[in-house]
Amino acid sequence: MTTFVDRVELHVAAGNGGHGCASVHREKFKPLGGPDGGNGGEGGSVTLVVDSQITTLLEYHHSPKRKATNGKPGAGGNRTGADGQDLVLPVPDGTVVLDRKGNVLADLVGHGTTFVAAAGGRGGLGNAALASARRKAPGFALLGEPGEARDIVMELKSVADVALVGYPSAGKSSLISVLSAAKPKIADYPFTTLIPNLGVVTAGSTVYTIADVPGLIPGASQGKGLGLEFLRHVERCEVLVHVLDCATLEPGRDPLSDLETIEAELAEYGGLEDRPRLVALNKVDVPDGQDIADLTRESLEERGYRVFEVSAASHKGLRELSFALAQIVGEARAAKPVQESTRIVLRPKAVDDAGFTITEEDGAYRIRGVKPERWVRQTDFSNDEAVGYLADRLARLGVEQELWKIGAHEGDTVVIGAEEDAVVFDWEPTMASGAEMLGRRGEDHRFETQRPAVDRRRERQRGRDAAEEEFKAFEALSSGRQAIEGDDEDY
Ligand SMILES: Nc1nc2c(ncn2[C@@H]2O[C@H](COP(=O)(O)OP(=O)(O)OP(=O)(O)O)[C@@H](O)[C@H]2O)c(=O)[nH]1
Ligand SMILES: [Mg+2]
Repeated sequence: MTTFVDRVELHVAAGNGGHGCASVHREKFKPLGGPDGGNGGEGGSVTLVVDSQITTLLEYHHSPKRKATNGKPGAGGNRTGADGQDLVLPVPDGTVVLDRKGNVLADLVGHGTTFVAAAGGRGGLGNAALASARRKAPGFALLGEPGEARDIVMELKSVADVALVGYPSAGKSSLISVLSAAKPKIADYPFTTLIPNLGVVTAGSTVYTIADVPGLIPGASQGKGLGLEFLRHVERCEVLVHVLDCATLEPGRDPLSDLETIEAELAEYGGLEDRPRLVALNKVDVPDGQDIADLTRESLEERGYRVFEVSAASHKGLRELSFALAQIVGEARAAKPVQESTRIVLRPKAVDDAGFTITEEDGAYRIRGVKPERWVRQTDFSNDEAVGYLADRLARLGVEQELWKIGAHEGDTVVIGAEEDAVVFDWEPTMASGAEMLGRRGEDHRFETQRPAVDRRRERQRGRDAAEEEFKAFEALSSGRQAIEGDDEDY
């Protein structure tokens, strides 16, 4: 028998984005031909895709760490780095993806359903792409972002329309073997079935699937027998069938009390209350079995159950049972909208996608926001110009203005990002010193031709005006917070 694995923990890591390149075009007689550093390639993502050919999570049990490849860095001559390869992991139909805490991230039903478990990091922009009218020769490039990495738990919940539940040896697997073409293991000792069996039943024009689960015994909810763990395979079913053994010789057992026991265990598991239930009184081929069935039928019907007397051995009553199930399944399907296979992309919830929040904690100011956090990841902190560019971006978003407003002072500690991967700064406001605006970042004086002194004086005045303007723009920003210069805001 092949090993069946229906729960695995998996560590998935997407590829990092390639770094952007800072390069200056060189040519004979034209030593500084402008920035030509290319962008880094995108990191590959890790994607789960439902493949109906696959029935177990076994493969992931053996190698629980999966990583997609990194994007390549950009290069001079405007060459973009190659993208990393996506890693596609095939999973069985009915795989549920959870995080470590048990929150459901995705429920993958239907061939082709796709889930991006870890998104690849974006490539960093090269200095060619960072050049603008204001920043003619950026001497820096953006770093590629790290790919997402997370631990996920995958659980398999079989996607059967009908689930058979009952005591060990009640004949659940036997019924599957005669209702469908499936050939599960059948034997006269309890707990023959250790993993759910699945069969396909054709009744008239309806085709549906039927599954059994390992037998339940009193105390299953406390872990007795095989416990209730396998009941997750019946969670998706449309209808439950109680398979009651009419020929058991065990003292203290009869179909009615068996039913009560199983119901109590199902209630303990929870979440199955709304599923319609049928009763199959099995083994009526045995003489005593038929008598017991006759004795029990009325009480069961009084409790509202539809009762079918069946025998997996003599095939009695199977047709009626299978058509009754087909009808319920058919009705349930008609009531449900058609499920298209879907593509699910998991993105961490943004605090406020458009902006940022600042909170004061232990004398420090913590800044959270999708953009500021991404910008920090893209910054090469060994390059002053890159750090300056980050400061400009933050200021443009209104972070600086907001810090002023809530009373931050020069030298205060500013933290950007969440606890684990925060970057800590001593705040040096760029706006306090208007003078800094004179020597604009991203301008390389070697590019400028010599100009008369009077020109340079004018230039300085323009610089001061620009600083003034920028200051006013901040004011406007804080009220409307629209971007004044949207060249790379969204990157
Ligand atoms: N006479 C008779 N025996 C049956 C019938 N159905 C099942 N059996 C016998 O009952 C025993 C148990 O059958 P299984 O189908 O393995 O029972 P199960 O409910 O799947 O049991 P577990 O997998 O242990 O939970 C086997 O020896 C079967 O041959 C029936 O209709 N009539
Ligand atoms: Mg069985």
